[in-house]
Amino acid sequence: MKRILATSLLLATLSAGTATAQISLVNPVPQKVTASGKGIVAAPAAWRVICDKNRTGCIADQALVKATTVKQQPKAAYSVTIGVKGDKAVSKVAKLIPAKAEGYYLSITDKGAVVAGADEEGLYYGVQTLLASVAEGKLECCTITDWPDVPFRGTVEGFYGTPWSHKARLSQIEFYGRNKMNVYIYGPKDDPYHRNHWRVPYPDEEARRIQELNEYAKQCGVNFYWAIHPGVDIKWNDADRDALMAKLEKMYQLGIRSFAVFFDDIWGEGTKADKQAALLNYVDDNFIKSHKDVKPLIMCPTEYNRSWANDAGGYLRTLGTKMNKDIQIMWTGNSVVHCIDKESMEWINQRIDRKAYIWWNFPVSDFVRDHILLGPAYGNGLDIANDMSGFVSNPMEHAEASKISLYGIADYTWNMKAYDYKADWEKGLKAVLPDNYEALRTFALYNKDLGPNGHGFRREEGDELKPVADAALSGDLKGVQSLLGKCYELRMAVDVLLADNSNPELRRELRPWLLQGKNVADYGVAVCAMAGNRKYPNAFPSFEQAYKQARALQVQMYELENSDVRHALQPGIKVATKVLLPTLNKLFTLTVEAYNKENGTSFVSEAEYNPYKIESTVPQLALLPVSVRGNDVTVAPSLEVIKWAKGASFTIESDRNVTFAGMEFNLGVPGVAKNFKLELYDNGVWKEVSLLHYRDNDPVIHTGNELGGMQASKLRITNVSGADQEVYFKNFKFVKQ
Ligand code: LOG
Repeated sequence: MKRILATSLLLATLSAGTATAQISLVNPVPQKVTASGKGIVAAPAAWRVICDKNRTGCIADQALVKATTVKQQPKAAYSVTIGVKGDKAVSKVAKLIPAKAEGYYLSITDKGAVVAGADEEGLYYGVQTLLASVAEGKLECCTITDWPDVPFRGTVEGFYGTPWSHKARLSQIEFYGRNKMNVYIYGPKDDPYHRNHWRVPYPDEEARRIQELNEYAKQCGVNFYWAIHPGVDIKWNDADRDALMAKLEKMYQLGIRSFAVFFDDIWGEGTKADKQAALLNYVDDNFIKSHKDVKPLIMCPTEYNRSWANDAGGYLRTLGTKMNKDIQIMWTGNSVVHCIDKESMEWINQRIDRKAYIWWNFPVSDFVRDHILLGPAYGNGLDIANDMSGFVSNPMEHAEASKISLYGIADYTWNMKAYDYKADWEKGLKAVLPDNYEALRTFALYNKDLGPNGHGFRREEGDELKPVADAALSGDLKGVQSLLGKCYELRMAVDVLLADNSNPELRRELRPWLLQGKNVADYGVAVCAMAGNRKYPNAFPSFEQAYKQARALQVQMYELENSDVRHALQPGIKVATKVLLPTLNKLFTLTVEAYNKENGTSFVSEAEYNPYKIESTVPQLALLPVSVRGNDVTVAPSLEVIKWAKGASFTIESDRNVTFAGMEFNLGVPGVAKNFKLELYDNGVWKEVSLLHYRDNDPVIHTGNELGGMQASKLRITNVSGADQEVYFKNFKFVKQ
C-alpha cells in the first residue's frame, strides 16, 4: 500500500502539466467534468469495492470484477464505492446524482472513487467511465455528472446480406456496453426466422444462440430487441395474428424482453396502415402490456422515409392516430439514407403524433458492397436530442469495421451538443485498433465515401488531398512528389494492417480493400514516376517502364475486383474513389497524352478498365455495379422496391461481342416475365429473346433456348406491360461461353 501511494505521489509531480486528461479516454464525452484535487495521479494496482449488500453482483459490480486494468482485492487501500440512489453506500452524495434516467455521479480522488447511479444502468455507466479513465494506468482526480441525451441508443442489425456471426454479435454487445449504448435490435434481413419464415420457431441451436446473446446483453446493460418482419406475406386474419403472437411468446420464453415489428421494403396487402396499427395494438395490449417486464414495442413502418411517404394517402397519419402512443415508430429521414435535421424531425413527429425513433442508415453498405465505410459519423443535427425517442444505426455486415462509426454514434446520442465528429473519429480509431491506430487512420482516409449510389448519399473523402492533387495535375513537380509521398504512406499502412494480429477479425473484414489499397498505392507510385520522369528523367525509371507498370496495375485492380478475395455478394473492391484514384487516373492520362504528343507515340491514355457498362431509364438500376466471376457476369442486386415505369429499360453494354451460354434474373415476383421483353443487339439490330418462368410460383425468369450461342454487345430489358411495375431486383446474371 505504501508503495502505491509513493508511486502515485511521484507520478503526480512528474505528470503535472504534461499529462493528457484521462477523461479524454472516456466515450461518450461526459456532460459535466470538473477537475479537482491532485490532478493526474497513478492508478492504483488494486482496489476494493464497497456497496450495500443487495448491490453485490449487480452489472456494475460484475463489470468491476471482470476489469483487467485494475484488480479487485478486499484489502486494497483504494476504495470504489458504488450504489444507486437510495443505497446507504452512496447516501452522502445522493443529492449530487442527476435526476435523469441512466445518469450518474462519479467522484475520483487519489484515495478512492464514488460511483452513484440514478438507477442501475446509470451506475453501470459510471463504472464504465471510471474503467475507461484508468485504461492507461493513470487516474484523473475530478467529479463527473453525466446522463444520456437520447433515451434509446444503439444499433439495428437490419441490413441485407450475410448476417453477423454469433461471435461478432457478442463482441458488438460488449462494445455497446462499454460505450454506453443500450439498444441492439436483432433484425437481419437474411435470417429466415426473422422474415421469410417468420411464423416458424427457431431450431434449438439457433434459439440457444439468441438466448446467449440476450443473456450477455443484460450483463452489458444492453436491451436485446428481437425483431420480426411479417409483412412479406401476412394475411390480416386471426390465424396470422395468432402465429405472430405465438412466435413472440416463444421468444419471451427464451428470455427476450424487448420486441420490434418491421414492415419495411414490402408492397401489397402487408402495407395497409390501419391493419398494421390494429395488429400492433393487439400485440401491445395482449402481449407487451400483459408482461410487466417488457420494453415498449418498436415498429418500422412501410413508409419509413419522407421521399416514400404518400402524404395524401395518409399512411403515417393513420399510424399516428390509430396506433397506441407507447408504440415507437422508426424513421430513416428525408430518404432511405439521409442525415437527420430539426426540420425533418418536426415533419415526421407531427404526422405520427409522437417522437420518431431514428433508424440511421449509416454505416450500412449493403447497397454499395464494393465500398467499406471507415469514416466518421457526421451530418446529423446537434439540436434534435429532444425530438426523438431513440436513435439506432444500421451498420455494415462488417461488424468490427463498423465500430469506428458506432463509436461516434454512441458519443453523438449521449451528448449531442458536445459532439465533435473529427475528434471522436480519432478516438474511435484508437479504440478499435490501439496497436496500429496510425495505419488504420491512413487507410481509413481513403475509405469513407460510398461512391455514386442510388440513394445519392455521399461522404467527405480526400478533401485534405485536394491541394496536393491540384498541384500535381497542374504539372508542378513538388505536387507530384507530395502525391508520391501519400502513395507511399498508403502502401505502408496497408502492409502494416495486412500483418496486424491484434484484431484478426478486422483484418479479415478489411482484406479485400487492403489488397486493393496496395494496388492503388503501387499504381500511384508508377504514375508519379511517369510524371516525374517527364521533368527529371535521371531521377525516375524510364517513362516506358513506369507506363508498363501503371498499365499492369490497372489490369490488376480490375482482376482483383473480380477475384475470390471478395466477400460473399461483394460486386467489386473500391478504394480511394473520391479523390486519390481519380487524381492518379487524370495524371496518367495527362502524362501519356503529353508524352505521345512530344514523341509521336500512341500509348493508350485511357485509365479506367471495365468492359461492362449499365444504362437505364429506371433510376434505381442505373448505378448498380456489374462484376465478373469466371464466365458469370452479374449485376449487384438492389434491395428496395423498384419502380419500373412503363416503357423504361435496362441495358448492359460490353466493349466487345459476347457469346451467350445462358441467363437468368429474379424480379422477386412470380409471373412477371410476360411484362418484360429481352433483346440482344448484334450488328446494328435488336433481336428478341423469349422470357419464361419454369414454375408458376417461382419468381426466377429464364430465357428460351435460342439464347445459347447468340452473340451480342448489348442486352436490353424493357417493361412492355403498358403499366408501371413494382418489382425487386434480386439478382441478375448471364453466362458467357
Ligand atoms: C432497409 C434496410 C437496408 C437499408 C440500406 C430500412 C428501414 N430498410 O431500402 O434493411 O439495410 O435500406 O440498404 C432499406 O432502411 N431499404
